[in-house]
Amino acid sequence: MMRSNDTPVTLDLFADQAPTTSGRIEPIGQQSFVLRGFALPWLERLLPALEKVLQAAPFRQMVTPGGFTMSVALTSCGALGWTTDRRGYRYTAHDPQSGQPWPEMPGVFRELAQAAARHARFEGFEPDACLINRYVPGARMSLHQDKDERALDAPIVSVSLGLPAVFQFGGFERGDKCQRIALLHGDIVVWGGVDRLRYHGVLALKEGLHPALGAQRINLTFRTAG
Ligand SMILES: O=C(O)CCC(=O)C(=O)O
Repeated sequence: MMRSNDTPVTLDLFADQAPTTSGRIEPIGQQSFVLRGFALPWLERLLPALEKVLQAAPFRQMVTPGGFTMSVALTSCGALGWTTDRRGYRYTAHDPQSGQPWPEMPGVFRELAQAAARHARFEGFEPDACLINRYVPGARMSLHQDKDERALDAPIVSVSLGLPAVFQFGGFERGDKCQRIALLHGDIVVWGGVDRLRYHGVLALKEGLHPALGAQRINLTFRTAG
């Protein structure tokens, strides 16, 4: 199993999800929801597929147009992958590191994203991009809007794996008040429609060791980009 340090990890797929919250759907906006534990029954298929994607397109730290190295390491799968460098943010069909097309989006990824979107009442979601974010303790993602996608009518489906994190969900201006939402292994956040362009981010990850994934959090974010 993937690990971010040398500590042996065991494959406890259901690690840390409280049985009382799993299965709950929590509205966090007019068209935004946290689906508690929704990914848990998929993990037996999802994690090996993720491992294969990471072998073909390993995590790397990217640089923002402003010259800052992101603390979150990234990679992608699907027809399009999100990248950033000194020239700007964009989607590309090829992994700039290998020159190869991004790895194909595994069927289980697509099925999970579509099932979660449907559960949040977004029909017909066809993701063509899966951005994979890896947080180690201390890594964070500052508040931003997802607006590099052409299809702003499609929702975002965001799957949390590994260590818990605090997700910030704000308004339409960077300075708007944010909700702080604890996300656990297997939780999924879906937002779209009138909420599609809301600012969001992740606070610095706390130290910890997740039984299934070790000292890291992995987030899969599905979008229709092209
Ligand atoms: O890691 C997360 O939960 C959110 C990721 C995110 O905001 C993004 O990839 O745009």
